Amino acid sequence: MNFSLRKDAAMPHIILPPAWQSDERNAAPEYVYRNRRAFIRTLGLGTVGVTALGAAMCESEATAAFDTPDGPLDTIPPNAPRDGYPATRNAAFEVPERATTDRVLASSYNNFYEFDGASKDVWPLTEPYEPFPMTIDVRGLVESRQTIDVASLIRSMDLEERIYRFRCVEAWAITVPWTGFPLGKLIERCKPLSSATHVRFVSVSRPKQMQGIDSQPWYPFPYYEGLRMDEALNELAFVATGMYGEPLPKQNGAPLRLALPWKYGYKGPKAIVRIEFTNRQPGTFWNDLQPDEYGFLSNVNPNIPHPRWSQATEELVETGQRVDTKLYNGYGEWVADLYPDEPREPRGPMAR
Ligand SMILES: Nc1nc2c(c(=O)[nH]1)N[C@H]1C(S)=C(S)[C@@H](COP(=O)(O)O)O[C@H]1N2
Ligand SMILES: [Mo]
Repeated sequence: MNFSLRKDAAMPHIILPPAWQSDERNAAPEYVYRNRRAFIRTLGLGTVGVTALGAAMCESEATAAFDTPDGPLDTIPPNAPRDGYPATRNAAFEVPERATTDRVLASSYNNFYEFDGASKDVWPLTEPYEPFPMTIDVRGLVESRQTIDVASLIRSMDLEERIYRFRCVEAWAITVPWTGFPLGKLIERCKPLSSATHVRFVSVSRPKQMQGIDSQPWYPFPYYEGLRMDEALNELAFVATGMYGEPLPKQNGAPLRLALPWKYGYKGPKAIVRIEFTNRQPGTFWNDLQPDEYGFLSNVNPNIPHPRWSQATEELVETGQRVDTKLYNGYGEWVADLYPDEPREPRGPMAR
């Protein structure tokens, strides 16, 4: 494994803001392009009166339609549990100052490196991925090992809706209505021993269903993340099983993923298949790859710049508006006490 190759390959997290801004500007035309396929299907492929150029386009797009989902919302697994949707909104978690992000945008501008690490246009690649059935292995410092069936788990929980701000380390932000349940409820079910200080999460790795796993050998899949126990048990820590009142589309992390709104997006692993309790800080995917750029805590903090870009502001993906980054992404009321040492004033880059 070659370090400079790895650096290039990690582009989206490595990339400088001007470059990702131009990526983002391309996202809308790309979506419009793909959407045209569905439009053509609605018209019917036999429509008369198309020009030769138009006919050629119809043919190539119709062919493409056989091996990609029709649209970013057509990737919701048909066998996902649907009881309890749409769930009642928890009024304690709303984002009155920001518009909820357009649903199609939140499902067509994604980071899911198991499919592709170089593009946000992940959803067309998810066709082979079957999120259900899936199980979670519970291991490490627990009363007893167990394997939890994810569909049964989802059916057994009281689902609620929470609107959270979402902030990627790359400095883009969206606002998402998640459906799910508190992570604390899942941890309770795992029965960790009192000696557990940390919890580690591992994402699914299915090379035959996720094309980016074998094609990007410089990434150490499966994706893995970790939290301190006090973070995992914080009221804000949420297991998302759905969004916008329906089960999660594949590209958003079906069958379930974490939503930790005070941390950068990469702290929230998608498609979790293993939960392990430990008595020391576990390694994490990005911290192991680039320890000088991605810390273990990775809290949203405008005072701690990324070594290659400022985190003082962020871009709302939908409008392109540039706004000030909030300390703990605006969730200090819940989590500031967990981090007495974290800077409240601007300082230099850090890795922790
Ligand atoms: N398994 C896995 N989980 C992941 C990622 C990933 O590549 N693989 N990307 C992370 C990053 S960097 C972000 S910003 C969010 C993106 O979530 P979204 O695509 O639903 O907005 O997922 C996080 N969880
Ligand atoms: Mo991210």
